[in-house]
Amino acid sequence: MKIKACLFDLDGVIVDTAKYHFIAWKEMSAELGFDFTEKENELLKGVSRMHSLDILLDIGKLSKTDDEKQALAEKKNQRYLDYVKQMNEEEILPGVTRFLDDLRSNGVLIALGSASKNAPLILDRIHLKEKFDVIVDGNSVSKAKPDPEVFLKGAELLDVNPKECLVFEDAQAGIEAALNGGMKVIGVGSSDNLSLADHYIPGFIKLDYELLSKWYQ
Ligand code: B16
Ligand code: MG
Repeated sequence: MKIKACLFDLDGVIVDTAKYHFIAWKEMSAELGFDFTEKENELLKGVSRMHSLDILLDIGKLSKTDDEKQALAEKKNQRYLDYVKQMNEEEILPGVTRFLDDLRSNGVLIALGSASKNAPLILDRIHLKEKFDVIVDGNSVSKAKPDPEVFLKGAELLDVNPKECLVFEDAQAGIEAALNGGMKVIGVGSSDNLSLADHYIPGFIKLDYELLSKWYQ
């Protein structure tokens, strides 16, 4: 089936903000008195801020009240924002801008589908906002990936049937969200957890509309 719209995850697909999330969570775990490894950080990819905190507290075997959790999540986010505020277009992952332009010139609609509440700020910092026809992020959805809400909302706003949508995702939860929404999905990046995707790409350097058209006829 021909692809009419492409929906992009943000962290791990457009930019590598996972490294900043990791630093901020690691600082927090150190303050709380336990270690948090890069491998454990994989569990947080594509997962909402509060759910990420729950996973972190589980790793540290700590329990906190709801008010304490709100304060911790806010503190982590402030640390994360210190890094985000320093981002610029050099942090766009290789091949992304060219691929977005290639899609647009071939009439494919483009949406962002991210769990992040900071997505608008990040797109501002990297000057990429105008490349997206629609932006759906953690501010506009109530159900986290693997629920398909974020991608279905994107398809609805673009007025495209989910079957004609292709999602680019770096995280297991996001790939499941795309499949749960009845969409096609390409796994991006180096994670081992992309096996459910239709295709896998290490990044966008070698991908163009012509190759997509061969994969999805
Ligand atoms: P924020 P994505 C996700 O972005 C990240 O992968 C995940 O690690 C993070 O916890 C989540 O956004 C929420 O981010 O704290 O900025 O709202 O991969 O869905 O673009
Ligand atoms: Mg991601």
